[in-house]
This record gives sequence, structure tokens and C-alpha cells, in this order.
Amino acid sequence: EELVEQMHDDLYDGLKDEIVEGVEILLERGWTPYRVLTEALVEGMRIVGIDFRDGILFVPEVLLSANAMKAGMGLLRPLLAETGAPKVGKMIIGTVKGDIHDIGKNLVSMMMEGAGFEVIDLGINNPVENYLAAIEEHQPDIVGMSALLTTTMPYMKVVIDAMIEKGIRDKYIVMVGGAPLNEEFGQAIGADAYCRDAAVTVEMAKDLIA
Ligand code: B1M
Repeated sequence: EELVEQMHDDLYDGLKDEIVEGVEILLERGWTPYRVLTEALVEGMRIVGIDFRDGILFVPEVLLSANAMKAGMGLLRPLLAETGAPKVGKMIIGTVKGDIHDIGKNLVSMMMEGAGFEVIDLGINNPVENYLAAIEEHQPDIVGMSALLTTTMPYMKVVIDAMIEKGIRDKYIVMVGGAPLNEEFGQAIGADAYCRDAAVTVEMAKDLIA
């Protein structure tokens, strides 16, 4: 699809208006919101990530790409959340302390809402106190954490250990995700599930809550 390739370029160039327009056109063509999300936006960001890693793109440029991606996601969010079904469970989710990446977390929130979960988004850069306060306030079924840096992912264990210390760990389902994580890491820190992507998160959440 020519437009999708154009959108990958536009995302790379951080062109927000073009991304919004591209999303609108694909939806008009009958694409499902999920397909637009994965094939146009997530795939585009994957390409940005490669050139960021290789030192071809830098933070200011990648920020523009991220903002363009968010604008596109903003259009898809209400469409994905449109279920009207009774809520199947409640999740709090936040990016851990020291980490400001939020696109993946936002995507997980959108997909979980779309699957009928109530989601309370704690945002980025969350110290352990934020998770504990949100647990107490919202009494969720699921505690979700996101980390995109190898330097911040160990903080997930800090949060789980604090839950253990308070004697509340086993009352909640703890789910973790983010590009540098893997299954082994999830097990090592004592999470209930490592989630490779947003779709897997939804499936696992449904399984674990049942
Ligand atoms: Co950052 N960055 N970044 N960055 N950035 C990465 C993560 C990096 C891999 C790039 C690279 O070098 N290839 C690298 C990390 C290297 C490492 O730790 N090994 C990196 C770096 C180094 C940095 C800085 C340190 C750069 C610098 O300042 N020199 C800096 C750190 C800032 C900080 O956090 N303290 C930084 C900054 C930034 C920007 C601000 C420019 C921007 C973030 C903007 C924003 O989020 N608002 C940014 C971006 C955009 C990226 C890349 C290019 C894209 C991340 C993204 O949005 N992906 C990224 C490269 C990459 O990941 N390959 C990179 C799309 C998103 C849909 O995928 O987030 O993986 P992802 O989420 C997926 C799954 O992982 C999973 O589901 C999601 C949807 O399918 N998932 C969960 C995620 N969280 C979950 C939680 C769950 C469940 C599933 O809970 C239950």
C-alpha cells in the first residue's frame, strides 16, 4: 500500500498533519483501527527506532515522530474504546521512574480499554509511591508497568518488592512490558506476566482475570 509507505516516511519526518490525514484516509477506506495502528503507526515507529539506534536520528527528531504518532493514535483511541460492554476488570498502568517513554504504554491502555477494561493511566516517570497510592485508591485487578530502557527496567522489581513488603503482592495481577524486557526477566522479578505487545497484554489480562 503506497499510502502506508508514505505514512512511514511522514512519521520518520515527524509530520503530524500528514499522519492525521493518512489515518483518516485509511479509516475511510475501511481499514480497522487496529490495522491502521499496527501497519501504519507502530511499523513506522519501528523504522524510526532503527535509525535512532544507529545514530542517524536524534532525540529532537524522534520527539517529532513521537508527537506525530500520538496525534494519529488520538484519532484511533475513541474508535478502539467503543465497546459499550460492561467493564471486565480494572488496571492501573504507568511507566517506571526515570523513564519517559509512553507510546507503548498508551497503546496498551487503548487496547485494554477497547477490550472492556477500565484503565487508570499514571503517566510516566513513576516512583514506587505512585503505584502504591494508586493501588490503594483504585483497588485495581491488574498493576501494569512499562519500561523502555535497560537502565529503568530493574525498577519494576522495586515496585513488586514494595508490594511484597506491604503484604499485598498476591492480591493483584502484575503485568510488565516494554521493548528491552523478555519472558525470563518477567519471571526473575516476580511478575505474573511479561507482555510482548498490546494485543498479547489484552489476551493475558483476560486469561489471568478469568
Ligand atoms: Co528512546 N530509546 N530514549 N526516546 N526510544 C529507545 C527505547 C531505544 C531502544 C532506542 C535505540 O537506541 N534503539 C534506546 C534504549 C536503549 C536501551 O536502554 N537499551 C532509547 C534511548 C537510549 C533513549 C534516551 C536515553 C536517548 C538520549 O537521551 N540519549 C532517552 C531516554 C529518556 C528517558 O526515558 N529518560 C530517550 C528518549 C526518547 C524520546 C523522548 C525521543 C522518544 C520518546 C517519546 C515518548 O514516548 N513520548 C523516544 C522514542 C520514541 C524511542 C523509540 C524510537 C521508540 C519507542 C516507541 O514508542 N516504540 C525506541 C526504539 C525502540 O523501541 N526500538 C527508543 C513504539 C511502541 C508502540 O513500542 O514502546 O516497545 P513499545 O511498546 C510495545 C511493547 O513493548 C509493549 O506493548 C507496546 C505496544 O505493542 N509494552 C507493554 C510496552 N509497555 C508495556 C507495558 C505493559 C504491557 C506491554 O504493561 C502491562
